[in-house]
Amino acid sequence: MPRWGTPLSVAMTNCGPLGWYSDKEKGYRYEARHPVTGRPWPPIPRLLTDLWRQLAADAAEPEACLVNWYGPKARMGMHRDADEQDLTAPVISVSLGDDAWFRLGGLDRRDASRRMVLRSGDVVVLGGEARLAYHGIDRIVPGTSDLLGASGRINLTLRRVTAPDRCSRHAR
Ligand code: MD6
Ligand code: FE
Repeated sequence: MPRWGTPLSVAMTNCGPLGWYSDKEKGYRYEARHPVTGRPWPPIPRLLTDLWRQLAADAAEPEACLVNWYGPKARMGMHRDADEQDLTAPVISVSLGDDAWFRLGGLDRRDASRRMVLRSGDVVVLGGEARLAYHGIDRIVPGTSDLLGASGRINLTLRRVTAPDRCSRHAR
């Protein structure tokens, strides 16, 4: 966590040209290299870039795929995905493994929120008016999937980070 350095309960890594990263000193940001190995993140698998193309046809290609791993007790507080320059592209996530209680609110932190269950294979698109909606994970429900071979959940989030190059976009 920025400022305090308290660990997040979710373990993270990335693929793609940019990876989401956070530490005490510099806070939330995107980095082109793994903070420990100094190596570039591995490429985003084709299956995921194809999914992006199907669901975000007008957006530039995704640059970041954050891989979140939740153990049985992990959760994620209400937040907005707002560290990206391109807010016209959606954020698309794929859930794998145990069910999770996903909470979706509005554009203001105080807005009412709804809870829904994300099951393995569910895809969430936060785009358009919902691009900056608050959301979080209240809890996961251990033992509801055997996909991962152990209890836990993986959520993959695909994002466009930098502003798209207008010329190449229209030329495509
Ligand atoms: C999660 N998801 O499902 C957390 N963000 O574990 C997110 O924070 C999220 O599912 C933006 C768009 C879709 C998401
Ligand atoms: Fe998010």
